[in-house]
Formats: sequence, structure tokens, C-alpha cells
Amino acid sequence: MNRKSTVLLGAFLLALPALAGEAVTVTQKGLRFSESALTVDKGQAISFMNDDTTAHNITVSGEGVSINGGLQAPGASTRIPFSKPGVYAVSCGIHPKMKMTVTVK
Ligand SMILES: [Cu+2]
Repeated sequence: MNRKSTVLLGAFLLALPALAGEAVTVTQKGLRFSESALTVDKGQAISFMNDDTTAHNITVSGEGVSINGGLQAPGASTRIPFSKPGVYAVSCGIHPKMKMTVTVK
């Protein structure tokens, strides 16, 4: 639970089921998420791909969970697991107008 890239996700990973579905990819391009709303299965992860020429910072909040994916360079991908059912607001800490909703069922 102390893996370098997932320190901030520790609370989530503790609850992560052993069997998780394949990750879904959401792209950030033109300062927008490729999806405004997305539903994933419990335990599934989303890989947020930065296809912009500027850095992003994925943030996730909801269901008592708050995740900061850290500074994300252009071309980088940030994988966020969603282990708890509910509705989550996803945004960018640098560009607050970037918003999407993730529903975990
Ligand atoms: Cu951004």
C-alpha cells in the first residue's frame, strides 16, 4: 500500500477487490475530458491520459474519498481505481473548468 505512485490512493487500494475489471481510458484534450459522465464497475480503474500540451492534475472527490493524482505531464497517464460504489466528481486541480462525473456501481 505504499507503492510510490499510489501513496495518495492508499485508502482506496486498501478496499480494492482482488479482481478488478479492465481499466477504462479517459483522455484529456483541449482542456476537456473525453467523457462528461462515465459509469464503471466497482473495482474498475480509469486511466486518465493527458493528450494536451499542458500539465493536468486529476482530482477525485465523493463518498468520503478525496484523491489528488498529482501533477500530470503532457503524454502521461494516471490510473485511478474506483473501489467504492457511488458518485464521484472528477476535476483538474489546475483547470477547475474541467469536470466529469464517475458513477461506480
Ligand atoms: Cu488541467
